[in-house]
Amino acid sequence: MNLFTKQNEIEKILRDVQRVAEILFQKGWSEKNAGNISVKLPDAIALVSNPKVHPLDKPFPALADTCFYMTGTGKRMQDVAVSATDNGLFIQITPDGHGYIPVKATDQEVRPTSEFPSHLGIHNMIAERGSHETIVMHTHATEIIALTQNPKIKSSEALNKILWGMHPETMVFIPKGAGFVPYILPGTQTIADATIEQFASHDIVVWEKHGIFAIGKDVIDTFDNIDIACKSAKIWFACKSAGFEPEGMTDEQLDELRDLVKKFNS
Ligand code: 2HA
Ligand code: ZN
Repeated sequence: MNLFTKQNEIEKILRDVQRVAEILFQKGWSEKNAGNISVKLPDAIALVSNPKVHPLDKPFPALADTCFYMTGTGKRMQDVAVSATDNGLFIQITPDGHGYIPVKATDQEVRPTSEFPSHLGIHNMIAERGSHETIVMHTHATEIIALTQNPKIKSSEALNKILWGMHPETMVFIPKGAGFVPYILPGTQTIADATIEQFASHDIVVWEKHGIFAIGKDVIDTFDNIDIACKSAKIWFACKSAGFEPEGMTDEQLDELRDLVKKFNS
């Protein structure tokens, strides 16, 4: 039985989730159950009467009636790559935004990702500001995490100097740069709130000693932003490993790139 009227569109999204889950695993960024993906779906599910409503710790009226796919807690990306539906679930937010209804695609019991507060909170921020991103993705991108182990790289400014300075395309595709969230216990509302605050003015958000969050309009594009940031980090480490300090880009070169991005987007 089809859950959605836009079933073909949803199936394409789930195929993209599977494709990216495989890449995240092959990159070595999703050991065991690491990482999670959620997608705001372009359709709602016709709910049965008396559905089981789970209360939300924080209400999200801007997400009322919205339906999401998300990977399940404890699920492996390498298994999501094989079946997004067996290793994830659909949820629908209630009309008042105070709860959610899990909708089973299979017989298995799957609970939402352990980073549920961050995922829903970010989707809520996107809905409130009226932008069009539908994907939230979190992964343990090795070189990005390694950067945050450096006592000198503990701010958005320090992080972006490296990310933008290693390759011109990083400024082109991540012009608002990375927001930095100092270490906070994962899975909490506190880390969710800090992440949402950073997304207000940045394209991606880095969690100290943990990983990265990206948002985007499709699954592949969202992965690309993480990949681009990680490429810069890799170049930085390659220079350091070769025994020299990377030069980075001058302020003039970065300004020139910023102007190019503005022209591109106008
Ligand atoms: O899903 O990555 O941050 C496991 C995690 C928690
Ligand atoms: Zn994580």
